[in-house]
Amino acid sequence: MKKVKLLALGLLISVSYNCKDFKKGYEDGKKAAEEEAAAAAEEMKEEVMAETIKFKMEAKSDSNVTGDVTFTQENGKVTMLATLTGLTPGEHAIHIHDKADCSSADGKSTGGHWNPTSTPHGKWGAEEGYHKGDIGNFTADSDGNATVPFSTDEWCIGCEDDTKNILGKGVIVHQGVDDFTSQPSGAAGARVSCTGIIQ
Ligand SMILES: [Cu+2]
Repeated sequence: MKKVKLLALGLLISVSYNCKDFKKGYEDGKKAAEEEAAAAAEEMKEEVMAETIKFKMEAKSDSNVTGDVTFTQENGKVTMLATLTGLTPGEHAIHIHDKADCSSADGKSTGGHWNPTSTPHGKWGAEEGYHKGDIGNFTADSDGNATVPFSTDEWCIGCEDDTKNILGKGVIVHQGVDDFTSQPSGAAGARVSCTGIIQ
């Protein structure tokens, strides 16, 4: 009788142990599946939720340079498209400056270049360094119109990373050309158009 009891006890322990094992395996599998589903949903959200913000460019320094600029964030990239009129034909510089404040007549209320990584001014992508606002130069046609496309994964719209977030900064178009060497501004001359990047 005692033997039978022992056997039963042994069986019970073995069953309950196996059961626990099975349950753990099941829970682990369930957790992994849930995590996978959440990651896929997050990825989908990022792809679907393209965010676009649009601003009117304001003429500065007695110029007639106006237009608009849009920033679209999609798949970890921000694409800028500026459409400008009233420029003098030829090359001009465009930068992101430190402040969204276009209140002054000369646009200098936007401060210097946006440079959250404290690097030297330069051409975008240069090994020696470049500001996060160093978009570069573009060419206006003989009618003074220009379309300026730019795209980078080094910006974001409203993310937590201050070295990437363009909100609260300003867009400045210059009368002159960025020489990519003069510090800290590229010696691009008067600020002829301005907008704040404010959501
Ligand atoms: Cu500038």
